[in-house]
Amino acid sequence: ILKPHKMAVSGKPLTGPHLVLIPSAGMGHLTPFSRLAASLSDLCHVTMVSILPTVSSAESSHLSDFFSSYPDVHSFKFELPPFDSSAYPNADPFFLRFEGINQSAPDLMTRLLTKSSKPVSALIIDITLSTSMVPLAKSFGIPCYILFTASAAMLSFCAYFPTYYDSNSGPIGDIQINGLRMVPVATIPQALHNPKLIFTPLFIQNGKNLSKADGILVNTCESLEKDTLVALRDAHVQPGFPPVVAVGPLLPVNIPAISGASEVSPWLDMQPEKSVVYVSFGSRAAMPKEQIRELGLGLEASGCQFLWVVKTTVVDSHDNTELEELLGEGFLERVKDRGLVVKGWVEQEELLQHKAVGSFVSHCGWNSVTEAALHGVRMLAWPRLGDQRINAGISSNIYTNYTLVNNKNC
Ligand code: UDP
Ligand code: G50
Repeated sequence: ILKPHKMAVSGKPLTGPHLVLIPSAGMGHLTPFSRLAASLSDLCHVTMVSILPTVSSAESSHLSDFFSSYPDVHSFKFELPPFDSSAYPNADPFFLRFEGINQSAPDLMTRLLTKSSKPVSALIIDITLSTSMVPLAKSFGIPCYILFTASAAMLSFCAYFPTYYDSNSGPIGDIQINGLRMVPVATIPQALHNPKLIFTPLFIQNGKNLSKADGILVNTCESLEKDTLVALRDAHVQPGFPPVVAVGPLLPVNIPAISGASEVSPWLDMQPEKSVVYVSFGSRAAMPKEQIRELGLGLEASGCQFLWVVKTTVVDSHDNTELEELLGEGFLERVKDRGLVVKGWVEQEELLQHKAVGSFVSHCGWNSVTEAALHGVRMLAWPRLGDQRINAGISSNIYTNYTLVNNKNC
């Protein structure tokens, strides 16, 4: 049912079912939800919930740009009550937000049901909210689907991990997913080794609730992850698994550029075709300063043209280090003829389509993997945190399966 979408035309009649999409925090979760909302809005009445205030400024800019470009997607704002995080010192702000939304889910649900412009036909929620939202939706008799924003491989891990965890008393080791792959211990998201972290019990409960959802949409496609999709559908991984629909790669939305590093496009325009290595580690993966310097030296020694997006903090608005100080004296001057280093938001979708970009050194956030696949850009995987190592294992299928099926030339 997902087809390429055009810019929305306002004033469309409110026909068909009313789908309410509830994204979670972080651009990696919000971006695929916006894409799905835009696609579905050509077919039925769609509302997307904005949970405010957002954690990052990138989310806030994205939401306002998205709703003004897609007036057919109805906006439902929910102000999240303050969440007491004193029991979780130094916790990742995005994990705190996942917990905060789950705790306020009953309030969000009541408001949706009483204040929506049209009765709610079904919910499409983020995996991070399934602990609270799946049972709530059931209690109100509303069908509830999950849009899984990472790979089907990660979905299989989420579905199997609770079974492993409940039957294993020692430290976490290699995990053999029923009917599927072996996940080596080094690939398992680091957070899951520590049951005291706010994220770990949530991850386990989210995984248990997968089979209680009415269906799962995954931002992947058969040519990328056929074996995993088959194993999930045949309920090898978790008994009683609901229908799994591959809806990806979700297509980019058409919105005016978010204000960002404006020197990037003019610089790329001057570079030879397929000459530039684009280096980025996503919207929330901060890199330690020493590693940033090492990476800089590596890029310099490589002799390649490069466009490098540097991030030093998890939340974008906290980042106020100067590039010169970060990279070491003289670095920018030494590489100025062939390297551009920027801090802050870049329009990755546009960059990956630029004729000068030949390859992508990526952290393997799943959106980045699907965007590289869509535009036929080679990737060098440097997974760091969370689900990235599991996703990275699938990124090689882009060249073996996806590009052949889709006639991409990379
Ligand atoms: N992104 C972007 N510009 C940036 C950083 C990220 O456009 O400077 C987009 C990227 O194209 C992707 C999303 O933000 O759509 C990040 O999601 P991903 O799953 O790749 O990684 P995460 O940021 O969640 O680690
Ligand atoms: C960070 C992390 C570990 C981890 C993830 C992180 C994800 C994201 C997707 O972002 O896997 C996801 C979130 C919650 C969930 C399932 C999948 O229940 O440190 O796994």
